[in-house]
Amino acid sequence: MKTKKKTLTIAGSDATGGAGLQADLKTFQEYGTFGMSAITSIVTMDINDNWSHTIETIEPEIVGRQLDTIFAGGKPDALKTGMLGDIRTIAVVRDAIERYQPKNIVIDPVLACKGTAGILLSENADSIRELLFPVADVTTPNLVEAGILSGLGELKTVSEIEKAAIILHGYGAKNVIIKGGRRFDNQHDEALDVFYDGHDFHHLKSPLVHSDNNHGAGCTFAAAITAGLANGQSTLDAVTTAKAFVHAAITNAQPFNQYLGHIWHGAYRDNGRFKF
Ligand code: PXL
Repeated sequence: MKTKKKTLTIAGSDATGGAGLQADLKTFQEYGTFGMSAITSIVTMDINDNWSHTIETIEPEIVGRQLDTIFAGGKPDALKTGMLGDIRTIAVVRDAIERYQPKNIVIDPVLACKGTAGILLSENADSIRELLFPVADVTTPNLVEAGILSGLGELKTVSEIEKAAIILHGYGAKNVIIKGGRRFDNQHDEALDVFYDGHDFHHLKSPLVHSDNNHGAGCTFAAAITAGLANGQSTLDAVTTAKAFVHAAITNAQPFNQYLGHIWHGAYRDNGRFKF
């Protein structure tokens, strides 16, 4: 059997299994890579309080030990970060990246969860910008995160999104993909993502899926890019495949409760789109 490429997620646990490190590991497996995880936080949701989220952070020192344990087996072929939760954890992650020098680093700058109205982790924004963007090969903010991280606030037009991408690239992220999706005002029948590699913009479109069952889409998108890079795809190819992977997953989503529904991480494979 061919040696599997190794992928790593440094992320929070979503107890429901749709987002967070669970989504990442499922996606890594779908891509035929060997997934590993360092857990940074545990997210729970309260059915009796409008599905409000609580984040329990893991001690940063324990995150560091998990990373040392993982890197003791060699460098993963690609890694991603998700919800980090504590600014001390962001520093621990940067330190590990400096010591181990892994390649193919995808920073998903999680500041909010779908299913929550507000921003959960705004205090993380400065640290992500200062410590993680300079080592990022790819960053994958959604519209809200891109607005906060760029300092531009609410992004309403394609040109504002492109401006935000240029600013985030200026902070050191080599490639920026801003997930506009359907939250984007004048997009009625397409999900639009804007990709910027420091030279060119690419507008990536997929047909809009009219479904509220999209929990886990953001994490899964970043995980799919990570696994694609591990497998040797170019950045643009990895992003394009990841978009198709997530589109299939949303199309085959299933309700979880009255608040959310989970995307199905196995849909792309079900559709026969992976050939290993
Ligand atoms: O979708 C953002 C997200 C990231 N990470 C974890 C989460 C969520 C949203 O619920 O639970 C662990």
